[in-house]
Amino acid sequence: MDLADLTRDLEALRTEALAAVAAAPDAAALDGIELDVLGKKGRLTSVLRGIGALPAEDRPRVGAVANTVRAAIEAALADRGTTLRGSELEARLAAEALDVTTPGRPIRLGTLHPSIEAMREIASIFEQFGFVTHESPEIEDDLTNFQMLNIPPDHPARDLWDTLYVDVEGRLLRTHTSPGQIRVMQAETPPIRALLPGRCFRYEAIDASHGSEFFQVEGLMIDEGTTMADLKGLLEQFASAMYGADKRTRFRPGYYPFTEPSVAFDVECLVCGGSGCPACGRSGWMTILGAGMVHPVVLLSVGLDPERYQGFAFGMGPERIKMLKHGITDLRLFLENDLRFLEQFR
Ligand code: 2NL
Repeated sequence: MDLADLTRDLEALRTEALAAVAAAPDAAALDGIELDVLGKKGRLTSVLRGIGALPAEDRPRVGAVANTVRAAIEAALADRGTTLRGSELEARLAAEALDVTTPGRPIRLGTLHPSIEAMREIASIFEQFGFVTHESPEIEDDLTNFQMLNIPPDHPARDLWDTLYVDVEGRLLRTHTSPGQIRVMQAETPPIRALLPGRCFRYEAIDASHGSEFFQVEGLMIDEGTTMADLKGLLEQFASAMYGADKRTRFRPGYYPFTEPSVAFDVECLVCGGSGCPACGRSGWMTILGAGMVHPVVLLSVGLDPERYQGFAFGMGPERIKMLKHGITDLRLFLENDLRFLEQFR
């Protein structure tokens, strides 16, 4: 082993290593070459082991050649490393790319239940006339649900077969939203224009037009000099907003214990226009709500002087309002949550 042999071996190692670096497919292969050629137990070290056999003056020359070979291989490794890491990143970016222009999956939006929607439609009409919507408890006491509304203890509505009583003495599920109106009159001073939508409960045989749970929307207006003409004008505005300005309406006598006089408010049949058909029982009219002038006894029960204050009240079933509008004939559809029905209101 002389200087020429060692120099040739080093040049051969350089050539071989540079070829391997150029052919390396990825960064891991480069790491392998680095370990194999430049590592502590690598091939460069083992070539240099022959240096001990050389004369002292030749050793620095071999050292200089070895340094240029090492530098050349290191530079090649670094250079190829940059290239490979760059293309590996590009490959990953291409493989993991998100197409932000792909249309999203549509989110299925729910809608309001038709009963709730009907209550909101009714409320938005009366709100235009200054009525303020209130909420009131579903569990009531006998006094507020019945007695203050001029429904005495022997009244048939208080029968066990009509009212759902709660397991607490004197408590029941409200049978109408009227006790909410009592609470409004107790809390405020006239002028009052209140709207009370809400869930009500009655113990009844369930059929096409009756359920044990139902919604009601009630309105109440109390002021000095309020008359039945105010009630009639307001309800006519309501009917024309809900069913169309061309629809004829009528008042006819009715009965409620908490109003006097009491009326039923009818709109011309929305199916036949008034000529008479099965939908309106051949009368040409459809009853949409009940109303009347607040009974003086009711005013007195909340401490209002009937000589000074008068008022009217009305109550309607939101489902009935919607049934008439859409020609629906079975009230149970509003309670069954059958999507085939509900989706028609989307
Ligand atoms: C109907 C009829 C009605 C009332 C509700 C009422 C409330 C108070 C005083 C007087 Cl605090 N009246 N409410 C009056 C007349 C009729 O409802 O058929 N509802 C579904």
